[in-house]
Amino acid sequence: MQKLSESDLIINPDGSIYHLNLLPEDIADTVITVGDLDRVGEISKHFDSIELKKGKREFITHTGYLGKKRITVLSTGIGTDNIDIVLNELDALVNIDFQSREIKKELKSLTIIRIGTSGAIQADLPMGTILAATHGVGFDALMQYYYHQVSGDEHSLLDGIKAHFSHIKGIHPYITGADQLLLETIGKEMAQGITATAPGFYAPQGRQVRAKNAVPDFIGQLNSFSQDKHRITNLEMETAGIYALAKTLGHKALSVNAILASRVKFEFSKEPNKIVEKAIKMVLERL
Ligand code: R1P
Repeated sequence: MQKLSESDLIINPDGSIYHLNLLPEDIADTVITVGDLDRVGEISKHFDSIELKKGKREFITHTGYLGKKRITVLSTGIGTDNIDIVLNELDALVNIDFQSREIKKELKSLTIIRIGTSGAIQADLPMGTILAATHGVGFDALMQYYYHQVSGDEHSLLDGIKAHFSHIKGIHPYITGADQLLLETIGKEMAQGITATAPGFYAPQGRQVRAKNAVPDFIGQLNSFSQDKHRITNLEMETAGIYALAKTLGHKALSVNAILASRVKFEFSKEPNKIVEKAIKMVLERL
């Protein structure tokens, strides 16, 4: 088997992976990802014990136990460019032998659960909603750089979404479904819908501040899409990349969104931390 070169897979002198700064034994099979560094401690404070705290740049990791379950919580920072790093390095930690630099014969499938914040784009989704993403539709460019398999209902949804947004130049949406079992277990009793992932926070999410927005009424274009029982419910910046790369690499993923804002009612929650805490508790109870 071919060895991965020192520039394709960068391993630090202490044997840790380049950005995450983690050793293979540092991560659990269940990984919770969050955007905000401070949210790592907000999750690990619920653990019965914490065995490890490490970090580098925006990638802070705590690994510990909740009852008998070993869990890693890791901050990704913002955006699918960071998700590219996090998903590839998590996969390398479990599926590449760092001594031989070869891909292992038996591949491991991680369970990856994002607990993130998000804005609703449908009027019937109030702030405070906890929403599990049935699919992630990406308006960013990440998956143009990977072979990405689309299967089952994703094909027809992708065709519908491409047709709906075909008048916007330069975007090539991609779509991936959540892991079905995680959606049915962790996502039970949560609102559900397609989560749209944007490559920015302002104009790429339809916000108009001072720079002139070249895509008029992006929110209206997102929330007017519907096909069968599916509609786009919310906007954030990581889900589509997590779902697509997790599937490409053979991992299971679910994105749980704490809805802090209504983009159609022009509201932002006065108690965002309470909503995030509700999402954290719902996920931890179901793990
Ligand atoms: C933008 O403010 C950030 O918040 C949302 C978006 O996806 C983006 O990362 O998620 P997090 O709260 O998990 O970072």
